[in-house]
Amino acid sequence: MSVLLTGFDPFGGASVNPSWEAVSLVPDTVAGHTVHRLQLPTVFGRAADLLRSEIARLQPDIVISCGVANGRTAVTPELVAINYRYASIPDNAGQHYTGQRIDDAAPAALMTRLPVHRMIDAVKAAGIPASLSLSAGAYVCNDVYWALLAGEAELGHKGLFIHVPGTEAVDSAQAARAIALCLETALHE
Ligand code: PCA
Repeated sequence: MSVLLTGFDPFGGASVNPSWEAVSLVPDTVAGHTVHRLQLPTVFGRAADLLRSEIARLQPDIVISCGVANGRTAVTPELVAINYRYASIPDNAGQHYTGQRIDDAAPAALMTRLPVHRMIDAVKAAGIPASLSLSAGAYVCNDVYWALLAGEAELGHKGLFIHVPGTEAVDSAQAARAIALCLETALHE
């Protein structure tokens, strides 16, 4: 099996994005499976398009996309992606969405098929704070998560989005360990 991990570039005036720092520190092989990595731009639509092309090229079995959620204090696997774009700040291309559906013909939300509760148990057992999130927001992370789940039937992977907190709450090495543990849990399903 192969897996793809993604993180984002910095946004909102920050100089680093802890999600990419963490994804960079995950080992190249997890449980014997090759880990591929892709950095996505914090841009509505473009990030989702890049992700879809890379999944089509690599044909990974599992795809875990990661982003930072500043202010959170735990690693949070996201249960659902919503069919909506709404944000208080523009993206890195200056696009500012103030409330519209991503796909008028699609349902309101999609749910991951990966075992989020077992993942959270595994991360907590390693001494790293983790909890379930029921909303990935409606900014670029959710936009990517929507594309990831909406593309499952056509592209053949199983997807999950994980928000990592700022490094003051969980440092990059711990966040990388948490991502690797979630991946191991998904691979052992
Ligand atoms: N976090 C943002 C987008 C990029 C990132 O790392 C979000 O939560 O939507």
